[in-house]
Amino acid sequence: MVQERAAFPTFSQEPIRLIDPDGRWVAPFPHGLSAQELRRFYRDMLAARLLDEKLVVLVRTGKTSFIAPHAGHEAAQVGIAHALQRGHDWLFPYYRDLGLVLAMGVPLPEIFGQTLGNAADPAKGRQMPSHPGSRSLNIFTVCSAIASHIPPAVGAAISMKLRRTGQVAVCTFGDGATSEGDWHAGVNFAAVQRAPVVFVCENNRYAISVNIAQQTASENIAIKAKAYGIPGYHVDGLDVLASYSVVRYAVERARAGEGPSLVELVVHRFGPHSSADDDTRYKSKEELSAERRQDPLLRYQRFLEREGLWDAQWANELRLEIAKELEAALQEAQAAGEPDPLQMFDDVFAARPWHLEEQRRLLAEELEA
Ligand SMILES: Cc1ncc(C[n+]2csc(CCOP(=O)(O)OP(=O)(O)O)c2C)c(N)n1
Repeated sequence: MVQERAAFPTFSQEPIRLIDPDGRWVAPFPHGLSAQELRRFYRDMLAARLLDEKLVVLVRTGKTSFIAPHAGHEAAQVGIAHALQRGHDWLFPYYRDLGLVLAMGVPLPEIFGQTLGNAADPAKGRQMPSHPGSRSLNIFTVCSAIASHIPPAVGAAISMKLRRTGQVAVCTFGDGATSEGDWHAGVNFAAVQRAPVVFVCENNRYAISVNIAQQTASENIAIKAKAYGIPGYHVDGLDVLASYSVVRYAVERARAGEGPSLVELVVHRFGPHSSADDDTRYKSKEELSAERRQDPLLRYQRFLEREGLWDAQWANELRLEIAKELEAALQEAQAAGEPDPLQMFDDVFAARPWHLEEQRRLLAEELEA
């Protein structure tokens, strides 16, 4: 493991970086990870990228109605996934986190089922696409209202503290979310309560078309932690090992009873905000191509090459293996068919109230006819 409990600098102006753009390890300590662990990060990043490409095809062929591309966020998301104790800690993600939930272990057929909104979806087709959750993996279902999941994450963390469960809540969001009232209320309360929660911002510098400079006057996102009396870490989110190490440090710090922190992972969003957006309307060609040149997968590939852990044949085989897994999972999800419309009345009330019983009966009659 990278540095068990090394302190990372708070409020640094330069983002914390362990691997430079040429793939050189630049930290003054060894990474301490096994070849298997290092390759696992690469596999998860590649799977996240290929999933993103597949989702684009699904929306373009009319199989789903909405996606929020995560290409460019892979290093950050895979770093976060490996930093928490999967199935023990809780994750409160947002809609751009499909690479993160995949790396957390949500089965691909479930992810596709959710995307298609069909019978393979654990939410029974009642959620917006790109809004997954997992009861078995302690993943809170994504809510579209920006920053609305911050107070619930804090509440969950306070409960973990009171019950001494040794769990941590990790809550992710974009840079735009940090301008919402819910965000400030949640972070403040977490800090006062010393709740075991880690706030992780995937800062891609845009809230749809709004550039970060038009959205906040703060010099970066991490600095916002200062006002609440908690540490803020400014991190290069295109560096998977920096993302992993700093989030893991913050998680273990929270678990040890030292309270919350804010980690800012600076990333790029390679695609549009969502399938309902055209990013070429507000990003110049130069900006888009400069971002693409800083591909987090390529940087990590360079690092692995230096470690003697990457070659083209291995990577091609891996790509084929993942592509096959994706296709098989998609087929499996598609085969599940449409969800039963009557399920829309399930799971909301322990005992269904009379007016919903009535509506359910009317719908059942209509379906019969
Ligand atoms: C409370 C609320 N206001 C507005 C929206 C519309 N909306 C959806 S995504 C988004 C931008 C969020 O940007 P950011 O938090 O930076 O995350 P990103 O999408 O860039 O990853 C907005 C304004 C919403 N979903 N909820």
